[in-house]
Amino acid sequence: MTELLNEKYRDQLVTWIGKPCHFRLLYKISRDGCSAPTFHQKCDGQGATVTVLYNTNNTIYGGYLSQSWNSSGAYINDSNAFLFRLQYNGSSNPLKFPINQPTYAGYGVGGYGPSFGGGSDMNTFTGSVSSSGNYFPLNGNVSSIGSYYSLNGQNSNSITNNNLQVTDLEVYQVKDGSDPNRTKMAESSLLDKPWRKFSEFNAETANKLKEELVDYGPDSETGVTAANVLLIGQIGAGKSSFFNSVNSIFRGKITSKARSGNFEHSLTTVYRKYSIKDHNSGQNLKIRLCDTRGLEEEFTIDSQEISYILDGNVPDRYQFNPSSPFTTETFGFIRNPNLEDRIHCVAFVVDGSTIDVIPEKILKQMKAMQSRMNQRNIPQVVYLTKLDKVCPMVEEDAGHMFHSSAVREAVDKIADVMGLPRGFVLPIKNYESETTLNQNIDILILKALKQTADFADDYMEEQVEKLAAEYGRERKEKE
Ligand SMILES: Nc1nc2c(ncn2[C@@H]2O[C@H](COP(=O)(O)OP(=O)(O)OP(=O)(O)O)[C@@H](O)[C@H]2O)c(=O)[nH]1
Ligand SMILES: [Mg+2]
Repeated sequence: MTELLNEKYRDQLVTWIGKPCHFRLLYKISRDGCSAPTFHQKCDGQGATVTVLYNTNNTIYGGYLSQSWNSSGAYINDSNAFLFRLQYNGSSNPLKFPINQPTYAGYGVGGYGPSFGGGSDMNTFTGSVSSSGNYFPLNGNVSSIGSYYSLNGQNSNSITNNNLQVTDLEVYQVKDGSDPNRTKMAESSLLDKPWRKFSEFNAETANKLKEELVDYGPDSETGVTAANVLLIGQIGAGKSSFFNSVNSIFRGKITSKARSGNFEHSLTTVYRKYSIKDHNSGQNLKIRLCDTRGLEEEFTIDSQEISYILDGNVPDRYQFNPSSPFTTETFGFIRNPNLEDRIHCVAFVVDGSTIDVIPEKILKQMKAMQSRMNQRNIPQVVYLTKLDKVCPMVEEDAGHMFHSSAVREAVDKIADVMGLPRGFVLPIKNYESETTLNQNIDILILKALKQTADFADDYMEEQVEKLAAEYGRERKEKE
């Protein structure tokens, strides 16, 4: 389960707390359920914590206590406590609001979720709250914010939008000392020589790749109008974000047509065959990206189901249903798919920052799928995402990708695990929080897509040859 608090905001909180420290996730409503008893069970007695709320305005706010939460029914006295805002309406905008009456820093009552200022400044919820689809409509109150904390000219609207509909609420334990993982990251070095030969990161490369993709089309001999690329991988790996990133590049601005984000279960539940429109020429690319439901330990894409997807039996907008997999009887089953309908290349989308902890069950699923693909000779690549989280230098500039030793390590590891040649692992960074396009991010994504299209071509060509050979054989047999 991914933690939503990004490195930048963690660093900001560390600065405010004022001593080396790092964060460990204790409680998360989208994972653990939104319930006061669960919150207390997980967070009481754990020392200092930060509580972070993510509301549907894309505003991030919360509070810090240096004292433990408890369920004693009394106020928590804490002169170090503060409330904060990290982001407002999608833009980074950090502000700290210090406590002014330490005796009322927090409210330690079993029936209350995290609650600051004696319950009146920021009372997040009481009892339990059910999710309403995409968000939790918290039943607390933030309208009296500023009672025991100093707002320095801000008000409840400018801190929280007065909005307690949150996509998530997380409580992190604040541990002393710097994060051992971060220290490892800071040590990851930039190599003098790139570890893979790659095009120059400049405008010329970006334009050339774009042109090549706009001009791309399967060989007319194949009779196929567009290459079908299947995106498959663990929940939250960045499948939908990849489509959104490609779409943004050809749109000329950031868009998010496919829903992406972090949820307990896969956000994508419908099979979608997306076309990409190049807004310069007004034409669609001759590549379709087929987005699938994310793999989870308890939810698998049934291996017969994957065969149906590969063979082109599954229609666009099919709703994945874990309790009843796709069969020949499912509505919309495409009976006689031809080469046009089939998958021509598979891209496994893998989160590069969590390779070491891919659950065994997920790996097994991916292996089983690979064997179905191998039976059909369908080429496979890996889109290795989130490498900005693996290497701070890549976060700063995606053009550092092939100089980063940490990225090289991740690429080697996943190539090994998947049994694919290293060159088939394509390191990228998706657009996630950016608001404008970036040339070097574009180049990595375009290059990955181009390489995929080339593989798809190889597959189609081979299929045409195979059909021709079969046809020739049939004719001979008839003579
Ligand atoms: N830092 C970073 N975050 C990313 C990257 N790619 C995706 N994300 C984030 O990861 C989260 C999950 O991304 P999605 O694109 O929804 O993942 P998905 O594979 O479609 O997930 P499901 O549809 O739920 O299976 C989102 O919050 C994205 O913003 C990346 O390259 N770097
Ligand atoms: Mg998705």
